[in-house]
Amino acid sequence: MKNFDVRRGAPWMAMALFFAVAGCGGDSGTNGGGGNGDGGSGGGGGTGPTVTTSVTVSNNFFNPASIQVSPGATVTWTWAGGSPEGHNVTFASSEVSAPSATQTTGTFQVDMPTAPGEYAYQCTIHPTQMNATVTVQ
Ligand SMILES: [Cu+2]
Repeated sequence: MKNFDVRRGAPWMAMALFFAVAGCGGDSGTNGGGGNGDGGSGGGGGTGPTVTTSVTVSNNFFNPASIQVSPGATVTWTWAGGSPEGHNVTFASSEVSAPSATQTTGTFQVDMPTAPGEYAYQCTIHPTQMNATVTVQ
């Protein structure tokens, strides 16, 4: 009697597991769709430069890449480190500032012009990835 019961039970266990896994998959798919919708709404409000005078020089990107400051404000870049080749801050117009050194740590400060406008800068080591702007307004 005992052996017979065990053999009957095994296929039922396998079927139950199969349906449990399939059910979980369907649930997580539905939840994922809802999450994506919320993310889209949040991203829509995030356009335009960030009002700040602090920029982090990260591994191959400036964060935030676009900032907005008052006329004549002092902007501070802080190197987050991590890349041994280093990064620099080089404005397109040498009238804004002389370039920073190529460095891996530390900070760099620039007194922005008082004339409103969008001042572009980059890291000349990674010019295609590290492009950013300071908007004076
Ligand atoms: Cu760089």
